[in-house]
This record gives sequence, C-alpha cells and structure tokens, in this order.
Amino acid sequence: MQDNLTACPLDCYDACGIEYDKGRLKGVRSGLTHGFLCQHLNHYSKFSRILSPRYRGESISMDEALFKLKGMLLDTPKKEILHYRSSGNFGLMQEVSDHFFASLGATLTNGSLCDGAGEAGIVKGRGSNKNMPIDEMSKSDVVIVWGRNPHVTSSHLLPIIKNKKLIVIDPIKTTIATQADIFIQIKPHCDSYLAMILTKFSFLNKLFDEEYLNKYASKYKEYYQQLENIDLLSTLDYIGVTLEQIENIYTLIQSKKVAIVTGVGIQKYKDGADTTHSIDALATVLGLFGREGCGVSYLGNSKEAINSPFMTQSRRVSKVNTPFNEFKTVFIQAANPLCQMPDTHRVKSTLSSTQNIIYFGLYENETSDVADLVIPAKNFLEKSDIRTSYSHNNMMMMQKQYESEIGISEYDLVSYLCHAFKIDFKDEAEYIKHFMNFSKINGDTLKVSNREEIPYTNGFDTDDREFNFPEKLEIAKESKDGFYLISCKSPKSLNSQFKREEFVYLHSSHDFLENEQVKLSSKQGSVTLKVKHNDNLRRDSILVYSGTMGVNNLTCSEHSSEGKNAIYQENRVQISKC
Ligand SMILES: Nc1nc2c(c(=O)[nH]1)N[C@H]1C(S)=C(S)[C@@H](COP(=O)(O)OP(=O)(O)OC[C@H]3O[C@@H](n4cnc5c(=O)[nH]c(N)nc54)[C@H](O)[C@@H]3O)O[C@H]1N2
Ligand SMILES: Nc1nc2c(c(=O)[nH]1)N[C@H]1C(S)=C(S)[C@@H](COP(=O)(O)OP(=O)(O)OC[C@H]3O[C@@H](n4cnc5c(=O)[nH]c(N)nc54)[C@H](O)[C@@H]3O)O[C@H]1N2
Ligand code: SF4
Ligand SMILES: [Mo]
Repeated sequence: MQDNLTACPLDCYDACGIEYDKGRLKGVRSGLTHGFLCQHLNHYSKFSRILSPRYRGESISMDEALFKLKGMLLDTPKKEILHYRSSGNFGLMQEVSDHFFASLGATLTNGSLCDGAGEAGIVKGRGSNKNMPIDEMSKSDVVIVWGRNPHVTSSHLLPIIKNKKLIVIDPIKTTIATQADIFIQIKPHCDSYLAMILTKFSFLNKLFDEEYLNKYASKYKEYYQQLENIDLLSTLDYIGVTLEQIENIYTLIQSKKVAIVTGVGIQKYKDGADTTHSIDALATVLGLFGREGCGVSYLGNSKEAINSPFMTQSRRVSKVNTPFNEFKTVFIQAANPLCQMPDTHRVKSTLSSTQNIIYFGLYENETSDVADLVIPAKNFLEKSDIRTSYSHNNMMMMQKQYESEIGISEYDLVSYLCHAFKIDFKDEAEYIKHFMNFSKINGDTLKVSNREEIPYTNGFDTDDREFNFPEKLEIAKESKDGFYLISCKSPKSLNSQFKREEFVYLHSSHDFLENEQVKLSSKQGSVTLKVKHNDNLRRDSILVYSGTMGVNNLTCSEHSSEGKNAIYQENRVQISKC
C-alpha cells in the first residue's frame, strides 16, 4: 500500500479513501470514492483547531496536562469517573480509551444519539442489522430514497444511483427530490403509515411472492389481516399522499430490482423503531431481502463481524440523558454534548455540578468552553488508525502522514494513563494488526471478512429464520399544536464541526420576514434565531440544522421506546416574534 493513502475519519456513510499529496487531500479514484471528497475535507486545513492544552483558561504544556489528568483521576473515586465518548473520529483505535476507563472501573455510556431506534426496529424484524452495502445498488433498477439526503450526507451514493429510477419520500424537497421520478412530500412522522399502506396495496393487488413468504415470512396473512383495519383513503389524506402516487410507485417498481435507502430522519421519534420495522415488513413482502440489487440500506453496524481487542465491560449510563451530576470527573472525548445531546438545559445544569470536566478534541465549542482541562487531539493525518463504514464493507487503513507538534493521539494519551495506573496495554501496531485480521483482500480493496455481500440470502437471523412482522398496528392521528421540528444535517457542518448554521428555515407564506429574529419554544425550552425562507419545506414544518447553537434547547432527553435513542424530532415547536 502506498504510504500517502489514508481515509476520512468523519462520522459519515461514505468513509472515503484519501490520497495525501503535499498538503492537499484528494479522493482516491478507485472504488466508492470516485475521485472526489466533500467540502469538509476539501477545506480540512482551513478550520482552526485547538493548538495547546489549557487548564482553567491558562495555556499549559502537554506534559503538565497529562499530569493534571492523572491527578484528577487519582483524586476521584472510580465510580465517580465518567468516560463520555462520541463519534468525532470513526477510527477503530479511538475506542482505546474505553479500554483504559473500563479497566480502571470507571463508567462508560450506552444508548445512541444517532441511529439506535431505527436499528432496534430492524433487529425486531430480521434478528440482526445487516446492511445492504451501497455498491450492491449498482445492480438496482429503482432506488427509493426514504428519509436520507444524499447530496448532503452521502454524496458518494450519487454516482452509484445515477440513471436509476428514483422515488423520494421526505418532508423536504431536497436536491434528490428535484431529480426524482416520484416525490412524496410526506407529513413528518408518518412513514410507518405509508409503509403499511404500500404493504396493504401489495397484498390487495397480489404483488408478492407467495413461495418466498411461505418460506421466510409465513405470518404474512396475520399481518395482512391487521392491515385490513387501516382505512386507506383517510390515512392517505392524513399523511398527505394520494392514491395516484401509490399506484405510480407500483407501476415503477413492479418486477424491478428495488433498493430502499433510509436514513436517520425517519426515526428521531419516540416510536422510531416502528418506522424501520414497517419499512422492513414492506421490503419483505416485496421480496427484497437476499436478492441481488435489492434490499434495505440504513446505517449498518460498522463493527459487524469485528471483535474488539479492548476491555469494554463496565458500568454504563445512557448517552441520551447522562446524569453528569453523579460524577466528579467527566472525560469527554470526540464529542460536543453541550450542543449535540438533547435537552441542552439539562446537560448544562448536570455538567455544572461536576468538579472536573476534561475535553479531549480538535475544535473549540460549547463544551471546550466550560471544560477545566482542555487537551487537543492529533488529527487523522498525524496518527495511525483503521476504519470501517456503516454503509459499505471496506476496511481502510488510516496511515499517519506527518509528524506534528500539536496535540496527542488517543493511543499515546491512553498509553500514558495505562502506564500510570498499571493497566495492561499492547503496542499500537498489535492492535491495528488485530483489526486487520478481520479483513480480506478483494481485488484492490480490503473488505471486512465474514460479512454476507447480500444479507439474508438464507433467511433471517431470527430463531426460526423467519421475518417477525409488526404487531398491534394503529394510526395515531396527532393533534399536537405547533410546527414539526425537522433537525437534519447541514451541508456546511458535520454536526457541530466546521461551519455552523445559525438560522431557522421556514415557508415564506408564514408571517415572518427573512432575517427577522424569532423565538422558537417547545415544552423543553427556547432559542432565538434569525429566519430564512425556504419553500422546499411544508407549511407545517420548520428546519433547524444539527449543529445550530441552541437547537437542542428545544429537544427532550427521553429515550425512544426501543433502542435507547435520542428523539430529536418528537417535540413540537411554537414560533413568536421577538
Ligand atoms: N454534511 C454532513 N454530512 C453528514 C453529517 C452532517 O452533520 N453533515 N452527519 C453525519 C451523521 S452523524 C449521520 S447520522 C448521517 C445522517 O444522514 P441522513 O440519514 O441523511 O440524516 P438527516 O440529514 O438527519 O436526515 C435525512 C433526511 O430525513 C428527512 N426527514 C426528517 N424527518 C423525516 C420524517 O419524519 N420522514 C421522512 N421520510 N424523512 C424525514 C430530512 O428532511 C432529511 O432530508 O449523516 C452524516 N453525514
Ligand atoms: N438537533 C440535533 N441534534 C443531533 C443530531 C441532529 O440531527 N439534530 N444528530 C445526532 C447525531 S446523528 C449524532 S451522531 C450526534 C453527534 O454528536 P457529536 O459526536 O458530539 O458531534 P460533533 O459535533 O461532530 O462533535 C465531534 C467532536 O469530536 C472532536 N474530534 C474530531 N476528531 C477528533 C479526533 O480525532 N480525536 C478526538 N479526541 N476528538 C475529535 C471535535 O472536536 C468535535 O467537537 O449528534 C446528535 N445530535
Ligand atoms: S463524504 Fe464523508 S467520508 Fe467522504 S470526505 Fe466527506 S465526510 Fe469524509
Ligand atoms: Mo449520527
């Protein structure tokens, strides 16, 4: 492998391969990267980063910072130490800090700010979450983009789905929606109803493979019976979809290879698991699993079929409603909880009663602002790592490109701590080799071994290899007041990294002027933002991007009913003039 090759570290579906060329980053020509990167990596060196450690506002040396960190940990009872790590860098070696903190007897986190509700719904039906890899979509005829915004969050999907027939289902007329053969501008939070109606329509019109269903989903008749209780026309009217659109969908997909591409947008609700479960039920009835060019592509488990070499057993608290106040020392790595966790007011107040907040990251933000000890990390070009993706099966070496005086790598920081606390620890190369052992060479790419290229070819991963259909279906017509809050990803930022958004977007027909300051309020709290008009939105929805300062004042820290996930779009929002 050439020394100048590495991979993008960011929490992103694409996991691009990168060539480092005298200070410039270029997307590799081969494979899924197609020779281009997104704007975050094209401008990577322009974003100012934290250059030196500091303690309570004073700049200190790295040696002093490590010594302070050791002192804070020594002075804290083990059960009052919390390790809070998020996904600022997706390298597998980032988990090395879990090894230290778990071995020490500290508390780690579980639950998810991202895809957990959707995953729970998938596991309920299929028994596991094995993803249709995006390369498989080159064989599809029709792609249904259901709550994913590929021009922003997964642009390397675009060359693969170019020239395919497209159906887009999204409350916002996204760029991909403008290119679609059929676009359904669905009412937010209504996707499971649409999935049920589409499934009912398949049954009514005998558009299913009886032999396949008898073998792998034999309870389909019971499911159909339940769907019979759902009134087609009133439900369509409620969700903002016409019968003609449903018929057009079937005209387009009949006898075709169909891929459904979903994202996190559909599951940021209390019942988020029900949505992915209903979409999977539709995919099962249409016979999309285990067939070439067909399937459902969500966020797979990037660590599927890979064992961790690190100690990971520990007491855990939720990442969604973390009780920071129960801890004396909180070590925050690759995360900005003061912006990205739900219910910012709760996060702020519980964090304020801890004694030591340590922030270990690349950029200044709300969390580095309140930290007692700030330790800059090395960026991905300055350290060695290896990564996998949640949308394809490649494993990618992240080779160190140059030495730098700035920051410390996760490995070196943990090496110092393990040494100080006499915890077993191996050479960096040994850990990387451990991960490499879960790969195989396939042409010129390294792939994770033991993953099915076409998942569920021989049935599902449930006990009887059959799909479990949803039970107790109901259409809960909400009559909550206020706007639906859409809080999805911005092209300018990666959550709160890079260039951050500062507006609320809403339809111009409302009584608010462009650039006018408005107060948004929910039952959790409020935030004041400037208005930007966007007529690609429905009139009943407003959009505040992830990473906007104060957006999570509006959201609640309840868990989804299944999957222990944050539910960023559950609360309704009122708007008033300031
Ligand atoms: N540029 C950029 N790229 C990113 C990120 C970023 O912050 N910026 N973040 C990364 C991360 S952490 C993740 S998890 C992925 C997520 O990437 P995506 O899965 O694409 O997630 P979102 O952008 O949150 O939402 C996708 C779409 O869902 C739609 N949506 C919202 N609510 C609903 C609904 O009720 N029903 C339907 N059908 N659609 C709905 C939104 O309008 C949006 O178009 O992106 C990654 N890539
Ligand atoms: N309102 C709303 N809130 C959301 C979302 C939403 O769509 N809307 N999305 C949710 C989702 S899907 C996610 S995944 C979460 C993401 O939440 P976070 O993971 O907290 O996201 P970021 O804001 O990207 O913060 C990542 C941090 O990692 C640090 N970092 C980057 N590289 C490295 C490194 O190599 N080493 C170390 N030590 N640090 C590094 C950077 O300094 C940055 O501050 O946010 C969630 N919050
Ligand atoms: S598209 Fe995603 S993986 Fe590719 S360079 Fe951008 S952030 Fe990195
Ligand atoms: Mo995410």
